[in-house]
Amino acid sequence: MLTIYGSAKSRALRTLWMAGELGLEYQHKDYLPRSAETKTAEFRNLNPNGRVPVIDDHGFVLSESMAINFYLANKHGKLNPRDPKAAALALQWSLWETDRLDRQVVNYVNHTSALPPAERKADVASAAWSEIVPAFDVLEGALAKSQWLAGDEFSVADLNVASALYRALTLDLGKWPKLQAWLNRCWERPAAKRARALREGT
Ligand SMILES: N[C@@H](CCC(=O)N[C@@H](CS)C(=O)NCC(=O)O)C(=O)O
Repeated sequence: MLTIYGSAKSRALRTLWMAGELGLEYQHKDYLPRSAETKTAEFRNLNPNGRVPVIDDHGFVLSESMAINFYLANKHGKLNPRDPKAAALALQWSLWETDRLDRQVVNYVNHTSALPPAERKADVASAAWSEIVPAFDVLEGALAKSQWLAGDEFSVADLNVASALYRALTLDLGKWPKLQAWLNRCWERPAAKRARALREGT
């Protein structure tokens, strides 16, 4: 049995989306980040970092959301392109997102709207935005050349980057029309909608 640890209100959102794309059956341990469940010896044994998501696939334990999605895609023979160049591009975009956008988008949205006003820090938001703008420009340029990030169809690259941009769904992306259209294309997929409903409780 595959077990997915991590609430949809965390980066486990991307794991749940991938599991939905692949039509996998799984047990869901809906642990919130920093919750008591993630502080137990049992959980720390699975992930000494104490973070979600983590999966346990018939005894094979793996953390890091991007790695998990590559593993699941490869294991089930879907969504990671067969062509080595397209597969390398999928990895490139996933690593790029982790470096250029993952924390930046969370910081920006937290410190402009998600946190209670008293906890928002304008300098954190502005530092994040100054990194987000050039990264969005890069995505816009790539999506002007191709509908999808790696190869000619939706892949783990699109899933990993678009899922990490969940919070960007609330941003005004008018300056980046290709990015906006691609983000919508990704999030309109049935598996994406189901993952989103899990997160938003709808
Ligand atoms: N690079 C990791 C990041 C995992 C991560 O930071 N998860 C957050 C929730 S979205 C967490 O569990 N945080 C707990 C903490 O900061 O102690 C991944 O992509 O899986």
